[in-house]
Amino acid sequence: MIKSESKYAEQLEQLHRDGYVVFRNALDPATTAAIKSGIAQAFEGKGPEVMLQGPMFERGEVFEQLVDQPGIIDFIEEVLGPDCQLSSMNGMRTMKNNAVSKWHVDEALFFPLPDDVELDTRIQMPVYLMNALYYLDDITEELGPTQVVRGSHRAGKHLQFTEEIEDYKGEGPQSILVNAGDCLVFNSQLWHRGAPNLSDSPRYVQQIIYRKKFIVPHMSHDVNASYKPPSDVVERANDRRRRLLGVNRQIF
Ligand SMILES: O=C(O)CCC(=O)C(=O)O
Repeated sequence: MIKSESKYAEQLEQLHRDGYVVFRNALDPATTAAIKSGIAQAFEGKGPEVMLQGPMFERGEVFEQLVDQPGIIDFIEEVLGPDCQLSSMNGMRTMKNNAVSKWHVDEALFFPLPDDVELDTRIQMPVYLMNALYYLDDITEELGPTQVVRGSHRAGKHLQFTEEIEDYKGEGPQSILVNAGDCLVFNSQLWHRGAPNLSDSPRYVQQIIYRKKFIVPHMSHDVNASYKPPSDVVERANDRRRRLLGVNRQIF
């Protein structure tokens, strides 16, 4: 792996080696509670099968601030570059027996490898998309943790979109058991899923996907290319947040 002098050197090494990093206490308890209640509101009147609502920065300043959440955005910019932008910002709610439970990588497999070929360990793969999941509940096996296969972002393998998965280099699924306010940041190429929620309580998670600037945004799953953030959100935003929202004065 390429050595870094950054204050995030340890996390960068972990991201490139394992495909993910957990940031503990990324949100304080008041922000965690406000985000959870804002997501719950966004799902009011929606059936239990609905799992995503967004873009959440349209739903108040507490969500706008999360776009450039200190500590998390600094790390994301280290990986994706200082001109990176938001791709999507969905609130998630999973009800009993529901979840994004099929193993997948986000959006597309960027670098497929033939079955009998492995990446040389000296090669550090570029990262194009990163997912940040903010947990708003203490996550237990019953509530349905995010599960990942460590190191699998380097596998280059098409997944069959199933609920069972083979090991990768001796690593099987691992549940990310974290607390409310923690944030999991991962390379979009990591094999992951949300395990089904077996409890009677809804599970709320705030998902934010960031992209390298040259990748097309995915602000909402239906309107991406024509989407413009609301003008009051843009007016309130600092320069960094504006750029993350795709509002750039300087093109070159
Ligand atoms: O619900 C989860 O924990 C995982 C969500 C997921 O698969 C994703 O954000 O791509």
